[in-house]
Amino acid sequence: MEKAILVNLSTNQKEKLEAEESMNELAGLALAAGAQVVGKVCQVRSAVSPKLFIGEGKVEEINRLKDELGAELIIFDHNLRPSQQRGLENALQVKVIDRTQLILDIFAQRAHSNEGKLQVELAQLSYLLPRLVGKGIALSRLGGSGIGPLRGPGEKKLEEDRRRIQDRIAKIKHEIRNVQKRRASQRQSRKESLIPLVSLVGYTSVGKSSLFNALAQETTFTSSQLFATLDPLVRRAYFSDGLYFFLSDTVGFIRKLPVELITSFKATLEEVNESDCIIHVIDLSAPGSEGQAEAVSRILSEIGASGIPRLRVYNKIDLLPDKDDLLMRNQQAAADSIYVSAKSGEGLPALKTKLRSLLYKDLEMFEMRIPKDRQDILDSLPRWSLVLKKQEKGDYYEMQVMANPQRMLDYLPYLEGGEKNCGKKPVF
Ligand SMILES: Nc1nc2c(ncn2[C@@H]2O[C@H](COP(=O)(O)OP(=O)(O)OP(=O)(O)O)[C@@H](O)[C@H]2O)c(=O)[nH]1
Ligand SMILES: [Mg+2]
Repeated sequence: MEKAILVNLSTNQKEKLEAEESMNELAGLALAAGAQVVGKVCQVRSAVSPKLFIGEGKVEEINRLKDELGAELIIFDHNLRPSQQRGLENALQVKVIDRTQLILDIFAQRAHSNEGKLQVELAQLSYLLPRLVGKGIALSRLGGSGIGPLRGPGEKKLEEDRRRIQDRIAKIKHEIRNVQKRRASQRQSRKESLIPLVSLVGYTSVGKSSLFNALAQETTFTSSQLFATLDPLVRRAYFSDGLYFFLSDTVGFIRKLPVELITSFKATLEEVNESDCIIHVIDLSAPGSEGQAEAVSRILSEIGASGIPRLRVYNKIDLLPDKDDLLMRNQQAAADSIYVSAKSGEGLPALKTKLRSLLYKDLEMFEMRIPKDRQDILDSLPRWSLVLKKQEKGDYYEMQVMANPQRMLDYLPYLEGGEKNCGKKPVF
């Protein structure tokens, strides 16, 4: 494990107040990237130094601390300008990385799907391009990670490298466009089927994948590491009567999410943007969960998703002493906050009931008998209703569908008992 020292700079009161939380988060990120945090250094200064970001005295202090602790890596809790990063590396003679690169490293380690890998590589290259100075340290980062041993310096000329990277960027963008087209057509067919799409979003590690597993009865990778999920996943999640919806697990958010990543993960975020409902998962047991929730809300409005109905789901209540009081609040029908534990399953029935009424509030259940020779009706039905069951019975099909009662008016002769028999709300 590489030993790392973390550095934070506050230039105003607000930053000073947030410094501790931000540094704790940075420590979590460093750990997730495979580094061991051996020291933390904070500075309060009226302004950022253009040359070395922090003051020269502070650089000296870090230099001494680095030798004392045997640190091989300095991680800044900010975004450094390329020249500042170079200046710091020269002064300290060890690798210096910033928050963006740290997050890029984690993403690079976590990306599994073809698309995820492409997106991370694109983000890394976009980050690297302005930092290319023909120097060994900068060049060695190409395609690799900031954490871990330095790769041998590239011998090629700077111009050549730049062109190579630009070519690669163009190629990746092209490939990503193809992937996005495929994704868009998948989305289109989902849309036509009337089945709603629900996206789980939230800060990293709040338990999105755990909820995904609990709701969709699927197993995706969950881990206490940050950013365990990068690739968006869509699965069916069923209510107990066979009715279902699509559920999407998405990449976790974080404060100061690097802009390179937001651009690259636009495809993932589009999934969120086109959903019928957003489940905003919040880890109620985490210190600073309100700040995390605010950051997520901010990112959601940045990507234009503010208009989508949203449910706030407070997770991990099993870790809290007032769990039972919180569960009681789920009884309030009007609430748009639900308290759950993905781990113990408590609160999940309330969440499902809520989702059910939210997603299918305009639809009711009908039983129909449709003669086999009415192919026109059989063809059109799936376009405006949800077909839950279709069974052959002699000259008929017996069908169970969910539909808007208004639309059903044209089909009264084909209804079996109508609402009286089958409109009963299912119990979960
Ligand atoms: N005690 C408790 N732990 C939970 C609960 N839900 C999730 N966890 C734990 O929290 C950690 C993160 O869970 P994930 O489901 O991977 O979180 P995520 O939001 O998908 O995280 P990323 O994909 O990394 O953004 C794991 O160690 C889970 O076991 C819960 O209800 N209670
Ligand atoms: Mg996850």
